[in-house]
Amino acid sequence: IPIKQIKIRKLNMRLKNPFTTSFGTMQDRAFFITEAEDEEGNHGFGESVAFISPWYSEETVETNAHVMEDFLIPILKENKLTHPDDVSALFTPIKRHNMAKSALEGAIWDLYAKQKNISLAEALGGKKTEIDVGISIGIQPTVQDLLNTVDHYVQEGYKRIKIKIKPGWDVDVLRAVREQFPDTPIMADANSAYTLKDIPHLQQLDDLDLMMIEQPLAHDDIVDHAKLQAAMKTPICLDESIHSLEDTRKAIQLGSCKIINIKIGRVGGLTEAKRIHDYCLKHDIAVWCGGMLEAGVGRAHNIALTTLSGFTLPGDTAGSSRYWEKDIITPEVKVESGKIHVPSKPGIGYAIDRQVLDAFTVEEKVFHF
Ligand code: OSB
Ligand code: MG
Repeated sequence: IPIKQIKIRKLNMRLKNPFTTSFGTMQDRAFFITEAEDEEGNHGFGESVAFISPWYSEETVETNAHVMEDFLIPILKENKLTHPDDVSALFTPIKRHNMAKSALEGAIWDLYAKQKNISLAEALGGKKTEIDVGISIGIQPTVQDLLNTVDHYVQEGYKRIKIKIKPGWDVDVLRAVREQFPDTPIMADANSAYTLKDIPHLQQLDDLDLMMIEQPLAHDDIVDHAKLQAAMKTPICLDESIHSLEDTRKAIQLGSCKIINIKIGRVGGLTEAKRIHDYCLKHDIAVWCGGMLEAGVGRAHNIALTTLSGFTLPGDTAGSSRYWEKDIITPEVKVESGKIHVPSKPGIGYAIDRQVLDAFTVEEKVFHF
């Protein structure tokens, strides 16, 4: 994969609405767009999904900058790549910093697909031409606000509704949603807000016919989740706890979950995401593609990954307009009847709107190869 240069741009964007989880509220979104360019005029794009503050995981926008510039880009400069899978092997000596790794690996995957003149989905081995999507709804000021919001997205056709929960905003709230929407696929995401002391409380969720409960216990736990899963009928889905195929293997072996939310950034890139997908498919563990409030480039990568056959449950990649006044890609990601049509153009399949990209860019650096 010949590379002439890599450019990293820092963007500042703002979500249309604040998004509240058990760990806090986010509205300002800063992130990096990476761009790998060859001599032929092909441009591959990636997006770093770390947040401004280390609330979801230890990475931040600033740690992404440091690790990309000082460690990862030098590794890419010093090594020839024959396939995008080489990137994850080359990055292995650098511990964690998976979102920084993924931001660069993603640009190389996109560049590779464009050099081959195939879609990123095809480069990954994905076959679906459309994907099912759900939506994740943050913690709302009142239960009535939540019911109105759920109703809005059910009307729009989203295939399942994920509701963020935390202690004090859980069983009663979910029961109210279930009563008003008896047939809607509903799940909950706790973002690690509970402990094993909450087992009796969480067991009440078993009556609500939830598809799953995501990451109820600590962000770094797989042992207690196994205990909780043994005590609950509702399937547990792991998000924060899974950073690699190795974590996946151990969690499945322990019985810590029945479902895994695969986020490309959290696991260090598309290559590792695909490995986890393949392993879960073999071990009868359902997977779906999570979201990190991405802009268009990250969203496009999620769509391509979701075309793999093991992604049987709707993901969190909602349409661009749900998050942004104006997204950085054209056309924007559109959801119709809970489905996204997978673009067939080369690479990520969406063009970058250079004007919008420039308008949100606050910093850029070029690294010549
Ligand atoms: O846990 O999946 C999560 C948003 C920010 C941080 C963590 C999570 C989320 C979401 C929203 O659930 C996913 C999205 O709409 O992109
Ligand atoms: Mg989650």
